[in-house]
Amino acid sequence: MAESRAGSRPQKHVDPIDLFDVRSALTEEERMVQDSVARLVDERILPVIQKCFEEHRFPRELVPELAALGLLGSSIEGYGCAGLNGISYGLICQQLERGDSGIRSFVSVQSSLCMYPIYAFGSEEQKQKYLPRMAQGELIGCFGLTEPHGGSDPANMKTHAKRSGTDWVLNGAKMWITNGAIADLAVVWAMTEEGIRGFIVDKGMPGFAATEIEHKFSLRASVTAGLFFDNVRVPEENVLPGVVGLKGPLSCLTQARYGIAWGVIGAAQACLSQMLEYTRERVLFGRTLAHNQAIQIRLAEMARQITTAQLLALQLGRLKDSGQMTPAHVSLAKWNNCRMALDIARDARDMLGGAGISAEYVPIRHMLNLESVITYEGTETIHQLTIGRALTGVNAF
Ligand code: TGC
Ligand code: FAD
Repeated sequence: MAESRAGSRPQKHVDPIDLFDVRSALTEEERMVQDSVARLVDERILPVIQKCFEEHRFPRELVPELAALGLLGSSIEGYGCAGLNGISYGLICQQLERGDSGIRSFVSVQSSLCMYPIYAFGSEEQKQKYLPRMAQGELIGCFGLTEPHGGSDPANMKTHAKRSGTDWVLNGAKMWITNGAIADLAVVWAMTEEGIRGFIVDKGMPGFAATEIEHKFSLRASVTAGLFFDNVRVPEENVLPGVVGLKGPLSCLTQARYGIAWGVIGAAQACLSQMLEYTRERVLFGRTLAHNQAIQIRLAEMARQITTAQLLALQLGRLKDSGQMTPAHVSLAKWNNCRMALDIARDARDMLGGAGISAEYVPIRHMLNLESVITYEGTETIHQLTIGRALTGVNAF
């Protein structure tokens, strides 16, 4: 009797990383997006990503494939972009981050932080000049908001631009900029006499330099850089005409944070998948790890957290697609889902024992990446205080 109680029981087939069948709530087009990106991740990203991470190298050779699938600027209508809805963008981020947060970062920055501001705030000439080539992956973009003295409070930026004839003269520095050292253009936010403005700084403009940040233990398959502006002359035609003030960059962050709220679920799913496999095979004390109640509870906890994050992301996507999403919705989802993914990656790392520190298993790579993801696009504290402000009406920043 005891044997059969402890033995495996046949179960109705469920997808362990989609217990509430969120896939069934997707449209056919959304499922096609999910499947095509999943294939790219399985066939092209997973085979190379561990080595890239170890070598501290962004797999730039994959950019044309990301572009060919329409993943760059996927939410933009026209200009050679796919014009997909918000849920599809979320699914793209989720599948890419199942591969690696660094690849999702590349797409987030290109799409939400560089193409989006040009699309939302740019002139028609700027859109025509940059968006089609960015969608093709021919031009790579980056987004410069954070400065060395403190990223959480961008209103206090020191980078500034002054009018000089028909040009602007830009001075200052930006720090921790994804794609910075490989970018062909940077959307840079700078203080002016009129308030914060967005400048498109092209690679090669005299006085503009980008230096890669080395020795990172996180997002090693992504390029991160410092940007430096020493009397860079930026012509008026490179200034984004459609926005003045902090709401310009913060609107871009809303788009990118939305993608992260979906993306990190993929990292957590990758960890759970590997733990299900590992605990079925690892034998300790005469039985597989999966036979221990303590292990099952930890796996169940992972599934519970992933499921709630998936449902939160799905509803967030519906709010976005119906035009009802607010920054507070995005803050709550970014906070919840990053915390969920980081906790799962750390717990999976522990369940692997010593093997958990090896790059041959995915949790430690995801765990290290997620330390960045929970920090960038607003730290956990910033999102908590944003929710606190929405609840109380009191600004605690
Ligand atoms: P606050 O007074 O709240 O707002 C100023 C103006 O902006 C509007 N606004 C927003 N608009 C759109 N989306 C949002 N999320 C918005 N939040 C605020 C607001 O309505 C207001 O507009 P107006 O017209 O009244 O002027 O500004 P604050 O100075 O109190 O700051 C608030 C705070 C702390 C939440 C904000 O500064 C913040 O979010 N700080 C965190 C900074 C951050 O997240 N940086 C990320 C840099 S980029 C990055 O990390 C990329 S990583 C990419 C990757 O690799 O994937
Ligand atoms: P700080 O703002 O100095 O914060 C330090 C600590 O203080 C944090 O724990 C924070 O939560 C806490 N804190 C801040 N304010 C308060 C408060 N009021 N109350 C309590 N605690 C508080 N930026 C870009 O512009 N573009 C990019 O492409 C980009 N890519 C990035 C890629 C990577 C790998 C990383 C690590 C960062 C990237 N960033 C980018 C920067 C990122 O957005 C910032 O690191 C982040 O916003 C935090 O800023 P900071 O590092 O200056 O920390």
